[in-house]
Amino acid sequence: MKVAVVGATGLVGTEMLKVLAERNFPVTELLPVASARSVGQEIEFQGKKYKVVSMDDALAARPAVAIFSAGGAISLQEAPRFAAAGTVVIDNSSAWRMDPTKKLVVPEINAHTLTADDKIIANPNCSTIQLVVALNELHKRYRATRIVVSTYQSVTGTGKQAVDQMMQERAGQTAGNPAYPHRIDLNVLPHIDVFQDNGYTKEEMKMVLETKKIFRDDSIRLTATTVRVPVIGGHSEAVNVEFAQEFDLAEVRELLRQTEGVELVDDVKNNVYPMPQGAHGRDAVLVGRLRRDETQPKTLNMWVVADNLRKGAATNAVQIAEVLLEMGLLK
Ligand code: 2RA
Repeated sequence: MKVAVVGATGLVGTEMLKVLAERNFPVTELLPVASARSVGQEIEFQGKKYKVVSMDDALAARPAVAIFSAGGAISLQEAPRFAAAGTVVIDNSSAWRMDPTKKLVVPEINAHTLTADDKIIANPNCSTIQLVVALNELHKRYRATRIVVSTYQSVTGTGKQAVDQMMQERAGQTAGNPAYPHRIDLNVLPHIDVFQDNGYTKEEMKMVLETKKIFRDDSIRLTATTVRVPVIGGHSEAVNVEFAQEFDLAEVRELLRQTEGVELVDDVKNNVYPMPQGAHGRDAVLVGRLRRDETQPKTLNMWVVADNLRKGAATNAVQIAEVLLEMGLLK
C-alpha cells in the first residue's frame, strides 16, 4: 500500500515512521513529504532508503492514505487535494478537528463511527487524547459532568526547536533560536499556543471543545490550565473529574484496569505512580494517584501521563489507519 507521511522529518513525522514500521503497517511504497528544502533528502524506512518528495509528487502517486503532521495551514490547503484524488487523509493538525463534517477519532472510543465517506479524519490534540482515553470507561459508567485539568506538557509538544532551547539552556548557553518567549529550563510557562480573548490559550480551548466532540456530550463542563515544563518523554495531567453518579474507588480501579489503552500505575506506598520517564517510547496512557476529592461528593482526582509523540499523535494516527484497513476503507 502506498502511504504518504506529510511532515516526515519533524518530531511527530519521524515518530509516525517509527510506529508504522513497529506495527508492520503494510507499506509497499513510502512517500515521505517535507518542505521544499528537504526534497531529495534520504530517509530510511524498514531497511530501505527513500527520498523526500514534494507534495505534488506525493499527490501524483495517489497514495491510499496520507498521514499529515505539517501544521494547520498546509493541512487546510493540501488535505482536500489528496481527498479529491481518492486518498484518505489522517491529519494531526488542529485544522479539521472542530469541522462538523469531519470525525475526530480516538480509536478506543469512536473508531466505529468511521465510514467510506470519511476522506479527511482528524487526530485529536495530544493532551486531549490521553485525557479521554483515561476517562473513557469511567465516563460510560458514571458520566463525567465537570472536569478540571492542569497539564504539565513536554517541550517535545512544541518540536525540535524547543528541545534544542531547553538543552542549550541546560548546558548554560543562551538559546540560539528560542521557541519560547522565556527561558524554559528550570522554569515553567503557563502558555501553550496563543491567548484567546477569554484569557484561555488555544491549547486549553482545544481540550474543552475536543473532549465534548469525542464524547459527543456538549454538557460536559471542562476547564483547563495547560503548562509547558522542561521535560521530555510525555505530557502529564492532574485531573479532577466530577461524575453524575457516586462511585466506588475499588470499582474505579477495576474499570481503569479494563480500559483499552490504559495502564494503572498506582501504588503510592511503594512510590509507584505515572511519570514521563515511564511513558516515554510507549503507547499506554498511564493512570495513577487515584483518590477521592474529599471536598465534594462524586469527584475523583487522578494523574494521567502519556508519550505525547506516540499515543498523543503518531500511534493514534496509525491506529486510525489500521481501523480503516480492517474496515476495507483503504484502497
Ligand atoms: C503541544 N499539544 O504540546 C500541543 C501540540 N503538540 O504543544
